[in-house]
Amino acid sequence: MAAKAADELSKLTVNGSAIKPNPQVNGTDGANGHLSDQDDSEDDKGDDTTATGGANGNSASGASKKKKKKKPKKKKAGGAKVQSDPPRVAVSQLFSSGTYPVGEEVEYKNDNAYRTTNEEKRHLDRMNNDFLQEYRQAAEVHRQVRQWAQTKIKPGMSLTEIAEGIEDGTRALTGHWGLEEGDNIKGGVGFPTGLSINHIAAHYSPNAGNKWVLGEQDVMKVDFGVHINGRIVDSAFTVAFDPKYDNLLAAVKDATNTGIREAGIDVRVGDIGAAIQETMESYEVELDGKTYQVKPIRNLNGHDIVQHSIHGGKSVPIVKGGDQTKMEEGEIFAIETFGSTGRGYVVDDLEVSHYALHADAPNVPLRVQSARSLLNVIKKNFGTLPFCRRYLDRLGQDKYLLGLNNLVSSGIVEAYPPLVDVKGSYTAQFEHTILLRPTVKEVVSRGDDY
Ligand SMILES: [Co+2]
Repeated sequence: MAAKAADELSKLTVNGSAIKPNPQVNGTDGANGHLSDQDDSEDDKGDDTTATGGANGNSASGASKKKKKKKPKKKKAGGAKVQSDPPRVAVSQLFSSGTYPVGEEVEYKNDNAYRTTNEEKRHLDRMNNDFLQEYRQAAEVHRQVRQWAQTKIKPGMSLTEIAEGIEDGTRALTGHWGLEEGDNIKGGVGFPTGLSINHIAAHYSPNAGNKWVLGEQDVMKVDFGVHINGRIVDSAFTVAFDPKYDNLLAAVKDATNTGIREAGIDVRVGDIGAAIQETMESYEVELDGKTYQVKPIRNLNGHDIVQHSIHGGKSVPIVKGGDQTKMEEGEIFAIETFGSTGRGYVVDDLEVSHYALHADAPNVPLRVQSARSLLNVIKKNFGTLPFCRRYLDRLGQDKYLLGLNNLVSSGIVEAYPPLVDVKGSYTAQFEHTILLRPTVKEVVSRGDDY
């Protein structure tokens, strides 16, 4: 999710070139070094076919689908189970030891280099084990769900179908379908799935009845969140099918990785923004005979994340500007960048789908009865986690718009409208969540894909 002037998630690309054959289940392996068997992971991977026996112990499925040689299967981390297609096996079953794959660990630099081996910092790090496992579990769900999404998203699919596929995958893999009161606060969907196309940069998600179908020439930002106990992984990628967009996607991916590289304890966020901008602007993209220097969208930013709240109050700019705020030990940041062929500036537009209860909502008397009852539903099911209209629909709420608008105008709920650059422009985004652990920086959402 994004915040204007500060914003959103990440994405990844799926155009022919960018897409990699990622091994399934833990795309992450590359990141942490275990399980690097690209080849044999094929058995669990692509077999898209469903059912994947692994889930229920029926190994016959391997034969039906794949047939070919297949070799020693094994290799799966944590046991024999494998993910199904669509993904419905909880990661807690795939990693029954309760130990989840570590993200990409990066040592701190310069004055902070001592942290990697410092005994006090290592002790602090160990004290955080529950927090780390919750974060890594959420990140593993994100990788597995997006791996499915990257394989399945094709022109001709509706945005509703894509959003529901991602959200149901997230619910199944976290083990939280979110239908009983309070369940979605324990785990599940961290915020609404953003499916923002072309000049729409962020915060677009279909509402009920939306008929939008993804096209061949579209550039779509896929920004979704997964949480376990309020530990939100915010990560996004961009999908395009025409290779003419390759440089746009490459610019943004490189810019996001630059931001991740520069981030660290005691680093000024303004310095990160300057580095991101320099990387982004070093790319050009040619579209239909016209060349564009890729521009960072200057009023969108990365942000810190706190438990159950997607925006903690700090921003990470993606242009230079001198913000002296420093990152600190123990903080969590979503590093996200947006590139554009348009103005590089977004404004609110289109129908709102995303909302969130304010953490410090004013206690004002609500005259509209439907607003009072809706507020109760929001508090019990989402707390301060962002939600969208479809999530109210699936809880059986209806005719809630008047009440919802009343909560927004009362300052209790915040609306996050779609953010758009100029019509006819194309925008892309990539995003990762990083943990500034006492000893190392962990890019917890890193995968083989982006
Ligand atoms: Co974000």
